[in-house]
Amino acid sequence: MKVYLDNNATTIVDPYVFEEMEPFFVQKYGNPNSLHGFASATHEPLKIAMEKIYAGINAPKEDSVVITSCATESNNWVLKSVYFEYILTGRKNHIIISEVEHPSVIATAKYLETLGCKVTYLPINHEGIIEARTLKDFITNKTALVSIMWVNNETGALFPVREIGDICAQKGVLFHTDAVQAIGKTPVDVQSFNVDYLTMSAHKFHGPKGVGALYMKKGRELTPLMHGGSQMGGLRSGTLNVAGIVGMGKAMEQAVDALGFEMSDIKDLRDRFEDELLKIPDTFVVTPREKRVPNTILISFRGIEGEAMLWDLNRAGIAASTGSACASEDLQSNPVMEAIGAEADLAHTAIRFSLSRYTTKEEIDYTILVVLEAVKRLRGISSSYAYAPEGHDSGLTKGH
Ligand code: C6P
Repeated sequence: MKVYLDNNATTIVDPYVFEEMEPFFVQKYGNPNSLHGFASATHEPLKIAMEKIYAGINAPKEDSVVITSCATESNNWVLKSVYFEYILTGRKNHIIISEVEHPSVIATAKYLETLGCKVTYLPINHEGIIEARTLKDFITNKTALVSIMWVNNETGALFPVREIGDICAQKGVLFHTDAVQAIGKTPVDVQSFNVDYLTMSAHKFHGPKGVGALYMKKGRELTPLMHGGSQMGGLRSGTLNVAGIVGMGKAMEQAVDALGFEMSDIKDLRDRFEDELLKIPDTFVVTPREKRVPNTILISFRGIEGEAMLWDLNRAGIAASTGSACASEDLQSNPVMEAIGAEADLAHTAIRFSLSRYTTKEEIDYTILVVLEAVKRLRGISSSYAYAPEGHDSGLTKGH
C-alpha cells in the first residue's frame, strides 16, 4: 500500500483542478497580453479564476491579490519591499518575525540584517505557539513590519493572528501573515481581521506547483520585486501562468467547499491516529490538538532518530517527514523542537504526519501498524533508548 502523509510539503492536484488546467497547455496557450483570439480566449477563464481566489479569502474588490510563482516569492516580496520603502529610506529600521517562520521568511530576514535592518525573532511558548502579548514589548516607533505565520508548517499550530493584527493596527505597524498552511484547513477571511499582506501557495491546497499569491490591502500596495511588463497591474511582471492561475482558482474553490469536511472528518481521522500513536510509551506531541489545524501531527518517539523512522516508513510505502521539506536534507533537529527547548535527544526524533482530504481510514490503519513495528525494531537497536531515564518528564504532551 502507498500512503501519502506529507501534505504540508505538497498535495496531490485535485483531478477537477487538473481537468480545468489542461486546455491551457495545447489549445488555449495564448499570451493573455497579446492582441488576438488565442490571447482573448484566456481572459474569461483568468477573470473567473481570480474571482475564486478573491472569494476564497473574502478579499474585497478594491484590495489586490497578485499572482506570484510561489509562497517563497510572496514572502520575499513583502520583506524586501518593506525594506526598500521604509528601512532603506531611513524612516524605520526594524522588523519582527517569529523564530519558527518558514525559511523563506527567516532567510530573507537574516539577509536584510546584513544590510542593516534590525530583526526581532519572537519566541514560541512550550506549546509551540506565539503569545500575542509578548509582541507589544518588542514594537517600537522604528518597527516597519510584523510577519507572523498563520499556521506553523511543522506542528500545525494556529498562531493568534487576530490579536497580532489588532496590536499592529493599534501601533500603526504593517502586518503580514504567511497563510500557506491555513488555506483549506481553517477559515481565512481577510475582512474579519487586521491584515495588510497575506501569502498563499496553490500546491498546499491541491492546486499546481509554481503558482502562489500575495494579498495586499488597498493602499498598502508594495513596490514590485519583479520589474518589467504591465502584468498584474505592473505589480508583478512576467507572462501570466494561465494554467497555474486557472488551477489555483479551482483549487481555492474546492478547498473552501471541503473546509467543513477537513475540520470534521479529517480531524477525527487525525485524532484517532494520534490517539493510537500516543499509546506507544515515550511518545510526545508538542501542540495541543485544539490549538492545531485538523491535518497535522508532529510527534516524537524517544530513542528513535527521525530519519531512521522515515526509512522504515518509506520502505513500507508511507511518506512522512521530519519537518519542513526545504530543510530535510541538512539532518538538523526540528527547528520547532529546538525552539521549545526540547532535550537534544528528543529534538532529533520528531516526525511530521500531515493528512489531506484524500487520506483514508484504511491508510491510517495501515500506517499505525507500520509505526508500531518500526518503533519496536528501532528501539530494539537504539542505544539512547536503552539508557533513557525511566519516567523522564519532557514537558510535552505525553503518551502512556
Ligand atoms: N513548506 C514544508 O514541507 P513554496 O514552496 O514557496 O510555495 O512554499 C514555501 C512555504 C512558505 N510558508 C510556509 C508556511 C510553508 O509551509 C512553505 C512550504 C513545505 O513545510 C516545504 S519547505
